[in-house]
Amino acid sequence: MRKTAFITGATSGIGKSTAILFALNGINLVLCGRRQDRLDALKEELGKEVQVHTLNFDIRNKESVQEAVDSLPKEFSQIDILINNAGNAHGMDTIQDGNIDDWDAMLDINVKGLLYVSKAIIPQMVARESGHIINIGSTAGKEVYPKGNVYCASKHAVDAINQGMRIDLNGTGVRVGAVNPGLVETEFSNVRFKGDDDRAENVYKGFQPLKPEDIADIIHFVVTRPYHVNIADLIVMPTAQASSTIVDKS
Ligand code: NDP
Ligand code: 8X3
Repeated sequence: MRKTAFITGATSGIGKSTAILFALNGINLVLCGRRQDRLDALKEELGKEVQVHTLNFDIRNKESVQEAVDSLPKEFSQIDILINNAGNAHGMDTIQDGNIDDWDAMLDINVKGLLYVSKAIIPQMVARESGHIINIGSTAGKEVYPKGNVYCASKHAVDAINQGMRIDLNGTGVRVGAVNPGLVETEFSNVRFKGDDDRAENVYKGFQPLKPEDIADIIHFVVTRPYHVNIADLIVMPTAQASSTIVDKS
């Protein structure tokens, strides 16, 4: 029987590439995001390969999250794989110059949103004694870089939540693991720099960044291991990157 994956942040970047690869490998999809046009386009394209259902909600709103999960038609209501991917950086400032609305956005989306979705889906996995949760963290969840303060805090929180989930779900049959990418060229920096596309492009100039497809490939590898194998925590960087601040652009 085909598995069903629930992917947050499926309208762009890592989430979208994961949706495409899962579809090619026969995994049915529940695709989430706020941009309906992109959800519709993905449903149209990937619906040729697998069954696709789309959910439009803002992950910051816990009622919307629960309503969206509750609204799933029967054929999509059993979630085998949860990819907690939706998230972004908002701004890049010193702590003394930081924008409080940016801080709220990062903590509400990257941390609380991930928790809301997990809370809505974990009980059915526990009841079935099976399921696989992949939390998309970041190298920013393993180290802190200048002007990364609150984004790094949000991803350190994801790291802690990933560990906490694995501890608490131990013995339930539900697998939990994190994939922590370094620099991946997506819309991430366009969002971080609020539409300043030149500044965003500059982040990935002078070296070969990861592509979202690279991370999708790893996520697919993680979810296709035999049941007794749980990849708990994975860091992946471009070859040119050694840490958040050391990137070979020579
Ligand atoms: P993108 O900006 O390309 O994608 C972000 C996705 O998150 C979009 O699909 C967006 O959908 C969704 N999203 C953002 N805010 C909300 C919200 N409030 N409610 C619902 N969905 C939301 O970035 P990436 O693909 O790069 O990022 C995906 C994940 O990977 C994030 O968690 C990010 O922190 C992490 N990451 C990225 C790295 C990188 O270098 N790119 C490196 C390490 C980790 P929509 O706007 O339609 O709602
Ligand atoms: C995204 C990686 O280094 O741009 O999580 O913050 S970085």
